[in-house]
Amino acid sequence: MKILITGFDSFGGEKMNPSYESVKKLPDKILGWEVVKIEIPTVINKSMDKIVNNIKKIKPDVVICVGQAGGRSCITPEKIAININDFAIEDNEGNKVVGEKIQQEGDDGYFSTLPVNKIVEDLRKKGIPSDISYTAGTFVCNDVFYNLMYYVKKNKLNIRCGFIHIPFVFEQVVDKKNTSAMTLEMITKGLDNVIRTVIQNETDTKSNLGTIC
Ligand code: PCA
Repeated sequence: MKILITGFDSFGGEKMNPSYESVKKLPDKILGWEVVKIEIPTVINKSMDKIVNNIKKIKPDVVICVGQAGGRSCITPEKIAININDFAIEDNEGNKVVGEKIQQEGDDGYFSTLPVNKIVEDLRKKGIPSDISYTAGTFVCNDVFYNLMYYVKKNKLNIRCGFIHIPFVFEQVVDKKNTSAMTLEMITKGLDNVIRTVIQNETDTKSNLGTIC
């Protein structure tokens, strides 16, 4: 069995992106599964093209995309991808898509097919802060997450997939006031744990991790 896990290159003026930095530190095998790690560009379309090429080549059973959510305090599996691009900044090739549907004939949203509740519970048990997120934003991460779910559904592929956002690492917040961060070691340990949970749980638990606004 195989898992494809992706991380992004740096964007928005940052010197690094802890998503790929942590992904590339993961072992090549977890619980007997092959772990294939790739870096994708923070660029609309090119990011998804690279994922599709790798899905065709590797034929994974699971795809997990990881991105940086600067300012978040914990590891957040995303529950839902939404059908809108509304970039607050330019991507790494100067594209700024404002207020447009990602896929004209796509659904408004797609739920992750990863066991997001169980991921959060298992991370907390290991002493790693985690919570469910109900928005992956409206930039390249949500675009990749949405297009991944859309592609798998449209092509009727038997692949479980979803998106995990991770915080800044401490080196990135040295000159940012009151901004949360984690160590790269904890993020990597967290992702290793996420993969274990996904391998061992084809369906999610029905625990109550919802929020009140
Ligand atoms: N985070 C951005 C895109 C690349 C990344 O790591 C986002 O949340 O959209």
